[in-house]
Amino acid sequence: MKRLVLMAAAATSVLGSAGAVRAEDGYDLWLRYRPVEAAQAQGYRALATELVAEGGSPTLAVARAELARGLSGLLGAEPPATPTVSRDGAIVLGTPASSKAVAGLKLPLERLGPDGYVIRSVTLGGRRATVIAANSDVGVLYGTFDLLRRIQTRRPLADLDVAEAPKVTLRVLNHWDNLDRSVERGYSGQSIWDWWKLPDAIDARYVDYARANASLGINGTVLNNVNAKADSLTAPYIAKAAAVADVLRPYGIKVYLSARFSAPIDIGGLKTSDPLDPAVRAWWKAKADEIYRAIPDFGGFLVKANSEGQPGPQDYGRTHADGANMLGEAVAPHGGVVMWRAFVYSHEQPEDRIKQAYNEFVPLDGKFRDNVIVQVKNGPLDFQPREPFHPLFGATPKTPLMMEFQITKEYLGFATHLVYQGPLYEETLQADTWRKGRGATVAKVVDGSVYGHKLTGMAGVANVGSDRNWSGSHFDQANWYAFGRLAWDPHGSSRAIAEEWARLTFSNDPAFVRPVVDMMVASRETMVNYMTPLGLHHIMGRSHHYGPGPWVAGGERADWTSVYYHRASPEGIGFDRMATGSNAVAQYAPQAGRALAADEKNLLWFHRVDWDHKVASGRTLWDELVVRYSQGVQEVAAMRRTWAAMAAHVDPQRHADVAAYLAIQEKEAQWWRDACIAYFQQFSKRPMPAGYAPPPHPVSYYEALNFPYAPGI
Ligand code: GCW
Repeated sequence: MKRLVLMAAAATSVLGSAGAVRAEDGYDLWLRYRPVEAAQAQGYRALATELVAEGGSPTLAVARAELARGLSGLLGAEPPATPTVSRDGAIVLGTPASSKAVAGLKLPLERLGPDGYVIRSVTLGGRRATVIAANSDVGVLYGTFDLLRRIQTRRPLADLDVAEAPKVTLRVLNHWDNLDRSVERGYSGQSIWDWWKLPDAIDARYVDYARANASLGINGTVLNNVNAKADSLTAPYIAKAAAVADVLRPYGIKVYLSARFSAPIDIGGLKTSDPLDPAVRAWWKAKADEIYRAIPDFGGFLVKANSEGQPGPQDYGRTHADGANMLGEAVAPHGGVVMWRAFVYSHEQPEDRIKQAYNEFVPLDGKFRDNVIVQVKNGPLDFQPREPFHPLFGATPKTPLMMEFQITKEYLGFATHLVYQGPLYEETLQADTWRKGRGATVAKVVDGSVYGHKLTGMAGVANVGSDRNWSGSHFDQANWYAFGRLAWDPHGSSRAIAEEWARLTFSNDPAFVRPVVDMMVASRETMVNYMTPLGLHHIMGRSHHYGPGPWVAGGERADWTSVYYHRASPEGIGFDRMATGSNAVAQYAPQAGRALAADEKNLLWFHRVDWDHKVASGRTLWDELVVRYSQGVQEVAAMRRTWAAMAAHVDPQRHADVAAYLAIQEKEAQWWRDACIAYFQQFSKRPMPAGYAPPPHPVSYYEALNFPYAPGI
């Protein structure tokens, strides 16, 4: 395995010298380490004359290897490793425990916690050096990636005084990966976990996956789908998970498993999985002990219970707290945690679906063990192009909540639409909950500061698969990247993150960076325009969620249909969630509810209005819908032009890949526009506004399209 990695690195540097625009396939992600332009390389070289890394832990070895690999790629040669600083320009890395040089510097590490680091320009024995220091080895690794990122983005290395620490403790990917290697809502090939060949065969990709995550500070990964099979808790699968854990461990990444609540019945031979039954509790304790024997640093369990048909404590008349606490008790002796999902709703309830999680969990506040954290999706429905923030954020002072974002783009055009989700994440994180007064943003709930919680977390539903480019498209790598950076600092700026990513992944040339970052930042609103403008939501195709489906009605459950959400009729459109309707708005603090309901972006989420309702532009609602849908399509056309003009800055392969997907996106944006306008016009019975072309087909044409082989189901 090691040899494979080294061979790959060697191949990279040989080819790397062949020219900046050689073909790339995206495998290297943001860790490309391509040569710095000669004029600048000289200056960096003077500050990287030798590597001084004392201490022999696997994590320090990995940090040293990454630095060597990065510097040799970027600067053309690997600086020699020396035991002590012997000349100006050394890079010194370590912890006070691993390195005498670091210990001697007495750096202010106290407030940086286990994962923080400093990077400083210092003098050691009369020599100028750059030190990367932390309290723990993994902090050093994070600092190493930071230093490399500075060179990759051409920032100065002189006079550094950096102190960084993550604001969130659990920074976790959730893989919705099945044991047969299919991926629920996955658009980037098969699962990267080759369960069949584990534990004996270790794919070299696992190492690169670990490097990529560690470079962002991601420190946990849930290996299997929340729609879980109990098999993942059997001895053979524990051994497989342990083999993965062994690969990820040096990179500071813990392994977690999704636990199926009925496992005591499914694989334990018990008659019940009632969380208050002593035999069930004993089974889970023994199971946890067994897992920890194989994986001593196992992170814990993620659970989807009593949601969309999954078993759970309510099957026995118990609460979510009873269920979570039972599992919490099982992992507590080993320091594990339970991440219990709040994505629960039941179609037996007549209540507005988006209100149900709040109704379920608020009364349980204060009833969870201290190693349980409740995992809440960003919005109360389901990862839509736009949703107001979930009203649970801020509403449970005694219960820590972790954020769940979706990185994979189930509702956002799959892998073939260029949609940078940074602005979506930021919009949610920066929303003011108005709990405990103004400024209690979702980010501050998530980082624990509003209520003083120590257990904090952010989860991202992974978009990583077996595709050569990992994420299904080159630009979808940016969503993985943005998630990781925001999990580290939920107060970060999505634009700054996009710029950093674009520089790392493509080019530092401002002629590339500026237009491409603008395009990325605007892409989310563009998608909202051509899919669900003005607060529309959940109007996509049934079950696979591909393409428009505003006509979806009937079937198993009303809250899986589109008509349940848009409620279009000759009288108007939209879901009344004000006091006159479901009153979902009352689940927010009054100021927050007022702000959300007054924002035109959420118009049809909160209000039912008639077709002639005047919107801010002065147009009628109907005209505005047509304008927004059309604008979305035009904006994608503009994205294509922007990208076409970037050809000189990007290697031909990646340029062509992106261009091909943008063409798909434009076609599908047009389809969304035409289908939705044709559908809604049946109710509005209003003409197209002047200058806007009618849909080329009647609505029946769009309704008849079907896609039995859409990916991700
Ligand atoms: O978004 C919906 C998806 C389901 C998913 C569910 C969940 C894992 O359509 O595929 O199941 O949410 O988050 O549990």
